[in-house]
Amino acid sequence: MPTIPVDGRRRREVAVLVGVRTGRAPRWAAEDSLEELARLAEAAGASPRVTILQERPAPDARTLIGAGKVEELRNLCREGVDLVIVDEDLSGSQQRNLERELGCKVLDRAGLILDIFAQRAMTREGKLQVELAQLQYLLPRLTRQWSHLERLGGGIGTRGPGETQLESDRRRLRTRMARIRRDLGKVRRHRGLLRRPRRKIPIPTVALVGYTNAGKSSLLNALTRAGVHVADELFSTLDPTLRKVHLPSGRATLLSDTVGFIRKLPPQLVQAFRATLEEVQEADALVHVIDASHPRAGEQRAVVERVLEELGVVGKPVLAVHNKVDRLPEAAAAALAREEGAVAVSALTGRGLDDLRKALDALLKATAIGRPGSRPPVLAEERRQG
Ligand SMILES: Nc1nc2c(ncn2[C@@H]2O[C@H](COP(=O)(O)OP(=O)(O)OP(=O)(O)O)[C@@H](O)[C@H]2O)c(=O)[nH]1
Ligand SMILES: [Mg+2]
Repeated sequence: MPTIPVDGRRRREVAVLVGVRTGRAPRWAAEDSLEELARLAEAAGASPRVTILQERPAPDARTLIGAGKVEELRNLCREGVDLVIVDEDLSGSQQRNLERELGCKVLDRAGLILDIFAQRAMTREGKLQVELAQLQYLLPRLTRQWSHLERLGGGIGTRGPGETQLESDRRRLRTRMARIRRDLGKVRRHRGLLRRPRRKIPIPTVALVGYTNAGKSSLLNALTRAGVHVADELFSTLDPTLRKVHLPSGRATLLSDTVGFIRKLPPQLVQAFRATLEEVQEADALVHVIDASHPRAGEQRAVVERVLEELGVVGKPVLAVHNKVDRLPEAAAAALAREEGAVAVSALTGRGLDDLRKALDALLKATAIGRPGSRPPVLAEERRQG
């Protein structure tokens, strides 16, 4: 594959993708995950060239992959590959060992996702959150610099200069993290102040959630002409957008669009994006957008449900929206539309959008009182009497 100049200045880094299948994990799951890794690599601006799947009973403690694969990769790195991306978590020492033996840059899936987020973050809050997640990711991996710095130093005194350097690096990181947390606190307090008037307005909010690329932003645009950025790429949306939607009953609702989910989402990111995901936590109801045309739609749906649980978002009414049914045979689309508590739509053609509006109406009717995050209904009652 030729290297593609991105903007005339930088050429795309050529990447080799490495999947690891151990134990009884099904082969399709590893292959599917690798396919997704290729899309993530593209989203990060790299150009995936070769994919290698390593199958072994247990991962190698030192390099994760076996000696044979290391050899194969070393040859590829000599032939112009810039970057090796491993689909599993690498420990700091595994990453360091691999980089040393391959002679090229090595990244794991979490590091890659963090890189995409870093490129996409637009708002101050988004940027701070991503930096925090990156530092959290880096902290336990700092040993990488250690060996390097140790070689530079002379080893005088009881502790090697490398260790001293490592400790001071760690301290610097922690100081920076503390600072970011403080800044984030300020940004969020400000946002909280902006949010307060909204809470007083009795408009229920509905959060669009779903796997990345399921069509959440497209759906928001189709329902509201919001003009939100839509792209056939992973993680095109990072920052939340809110738009008002009018429903057939005359009721209005605020629909929010935010970051999509993915399997093996780095825990540092989930942690750092908790605040952005407040829209989801505070919503009265959720619309779970599913790419019905994706071969692993069921698995993606389960991943989203798991991440929601991790975020502590449980017990909210959920409407399942099977999107992209324009890509399905008619019988399959009709079958999805019959699912209880679900609708089948196409954000692209507009099919099913009226059903979606009606279903939203019904969902909100059932949850009209007792909005989480707002005044409890009892208080509202007292106020009316007083
Ligand atoms: N065929 C078809 N394509 C769709 C439909 N809805 C969205 N798409 C396409 O799917 C891709 C992803 O759409 P987005 O709306 O950006 O998806 P998203 O869920 O917001 O993705 P992230 O923000 O990256 O998590 C785009 O290329 C859309 O044009 C649909 O109903 N039918
Ligand atoms: Mg989006």
